[in-house]
Amino acid sequence: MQTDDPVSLITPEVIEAYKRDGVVYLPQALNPEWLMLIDFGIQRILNSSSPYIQTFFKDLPGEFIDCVRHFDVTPEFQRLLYDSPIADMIAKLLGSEDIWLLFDHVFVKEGGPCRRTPWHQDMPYWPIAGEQIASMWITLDPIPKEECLEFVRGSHLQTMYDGFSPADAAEDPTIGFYGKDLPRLPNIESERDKWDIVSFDITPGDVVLLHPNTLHGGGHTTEGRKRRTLSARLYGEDITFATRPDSRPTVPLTPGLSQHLKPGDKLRSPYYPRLRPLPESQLGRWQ
Ligand SMILES: O=C(O)CCC(=O)C(=O)O
Repeated sequence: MQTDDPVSLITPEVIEAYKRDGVVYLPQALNPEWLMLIDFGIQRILNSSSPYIQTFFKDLPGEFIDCVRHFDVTPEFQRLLYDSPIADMIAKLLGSEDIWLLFDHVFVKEGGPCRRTPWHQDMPYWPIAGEQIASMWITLDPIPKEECLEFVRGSHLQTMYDGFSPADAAEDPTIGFYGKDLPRLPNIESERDKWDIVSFDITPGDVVLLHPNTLHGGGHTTEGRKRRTLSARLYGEDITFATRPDSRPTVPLTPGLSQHLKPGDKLRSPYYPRLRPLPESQLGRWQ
C-alpha cells in the first residue's frame, strides 16, 4: 500500500544511503494516479512520429525503445512532474529548494526476449557537473530483480568512464561513445563477481533513485514480459554546464546551449523547465 506522504520516505537514512551508494530503492512511493499518467504519456509518445524515439537491437524479436525529452509535447508528463511528489522528493533528497527537469527518458522493452541494456553511467552523456542530481527510475510493470535495472553500489564516487556506443553495443558493450578523453568502460558483465551489484524485485509503485554517475545496466527481458519505464532526471541549484569530448553531441539535444552558457555557468535554459518552486509562468495559467 502506498504512503499518503511520499516525501516522508526521504529520511535522513535514505539521504545518507544515496550519498554513499548512489542508488536507493523506495517501495510503494507513487500512487496509481501518477502511474496512470506515465502509462498514458508513454502511449502518446509511442503513437507519435517523434524524432526523439530510437529503437535498439533491431535484429531481435524484442524491441528496446528509447525516447528522450517529450515533456513539452506530453501533457501527462507535465502534470506528473509539476504536481506529483516526485520534484519534492528529489528536492529533499538533494537538499535543494530549487529543482529543474533535465529531461524525461522513457525505456520500453517489449514484444519478446530483449537483450540487456549495456553497463554504463549517464553522466558522461550529459553536459553537466555538480552534485545535486538524481534520476527517479519508475517502472510500470512488475519485474523480478533479474530483469530489473542493476547497479554497482558506490560507483558514482569513482571514475567517470566513456559511455557505450549504441551502434556497437551488440558487438562489444565497452566500445566508447566518444572514443576519446574518457577511460573505456570495464566489461562488468564478464566479471560480475568483482563488482558490488544490486537490483530489486519491482512492484508497480516502487521507485529507484539513481545517481547518474552510478554504473548501471538493464537486465534482459524474457518471453512475454514487458518493461515500461520512465526515468525522470531532475537537478538542483549546484548543477553547472560542463563540456564533454567533442566527437559526439551530448544528451538531450539542447539548441543554443553552448552559445548561451560557458563551462561552470549554472545550468539554466528554456529546455530545462523549473519544477520547484513552481514557476511564475505556471502560476500565471491559474490567474
Ligand atoms: O531501463 C533501462 O534498461 C535503462 C535505464 C537507464 O539506463 C537509466 O534510467 O538511466
